Amino acid sequence: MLGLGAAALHATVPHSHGTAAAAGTEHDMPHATAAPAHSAGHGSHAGFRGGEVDHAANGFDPHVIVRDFDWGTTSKLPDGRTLREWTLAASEQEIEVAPGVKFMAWAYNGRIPGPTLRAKEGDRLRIRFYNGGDHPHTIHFHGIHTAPADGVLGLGAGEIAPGKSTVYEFDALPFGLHLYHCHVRPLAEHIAKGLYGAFIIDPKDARPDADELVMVMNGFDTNFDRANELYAANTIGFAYSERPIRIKRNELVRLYLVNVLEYDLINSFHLHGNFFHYFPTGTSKEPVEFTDTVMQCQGQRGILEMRFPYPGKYMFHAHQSEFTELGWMGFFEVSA
Ligand SMILES: [Cu+2]
Repeated sequence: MLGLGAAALHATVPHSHGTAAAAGTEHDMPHATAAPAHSAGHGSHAGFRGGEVDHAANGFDPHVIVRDFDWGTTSKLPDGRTLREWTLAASEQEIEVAPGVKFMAWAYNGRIPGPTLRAKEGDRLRIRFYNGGDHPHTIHFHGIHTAPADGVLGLGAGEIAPGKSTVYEFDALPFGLHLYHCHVRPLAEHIAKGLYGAFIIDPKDARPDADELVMVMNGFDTNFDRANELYAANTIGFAYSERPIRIKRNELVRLYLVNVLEYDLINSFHLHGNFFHYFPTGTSKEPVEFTDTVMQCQGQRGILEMRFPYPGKYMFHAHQSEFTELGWMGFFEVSA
């Protein structure tokens, strides 16, 4: 299985041996079975060789995820506040992370990343969690909440055994861009298998209308060597290269960018042909930077706002070239 995966990966992933060699021990690329070095120049790296991922079989599509925000089911509490409720279930399922490359993933609600949960500052949030997997899991939310709602071992319901469930309940604070993920040890494995998602709390005084996008930067360790063989935003490498994200010229675009990547210390987002305002963690409505590249360590996140003055195709990608070549790149296609 492991050998087959490595061989398949080698056949389908465009890469240069120079890059892999330079990465050395940090990225133990599966080159033990490597064929002689490919000639230089793999074209535009527009996609993996050997076809497309079957999004329908996976049960989710990065082109849907990028604009999919889950506001939950709402009702009014006696004090007049809004109660938002969701049900999240963990499951184990095989997904195709690159054409022909299957990965035994763990997912919340059958998708990676899990649903982008969205609330307004001060709402009451109630998340029912059911563990449909074969290992203990939790949901640990970033935000301000009581200890029992933290989703870690020894607090509240602690780790949730297979077949069991619990409820996490807390207030939506502070406004900003957060995340949630499983917090069961070995933590890196529980996260890298796919148990994470974005969590947005809108300020009471809402941000201006915009075309809103969410990208969760992630990767996959397909040969279990605690290094990633594939990189992406929203799981499927090159998905936004094969089909660019359509944007209207001059319209305000707001991108919620989260980094959950395991096994690599830093991830980044670089935009071609344009600059953006950056709001780290989204906890202020004043940007701190006007730039075209931002770095995020694991767990870091931030909001990017931009407008495209010119029509055409504009690339975005990790500025770590290796990540780009292994899937983490795409295009915005700006209408005339
Ligand atoms: Cu877990």
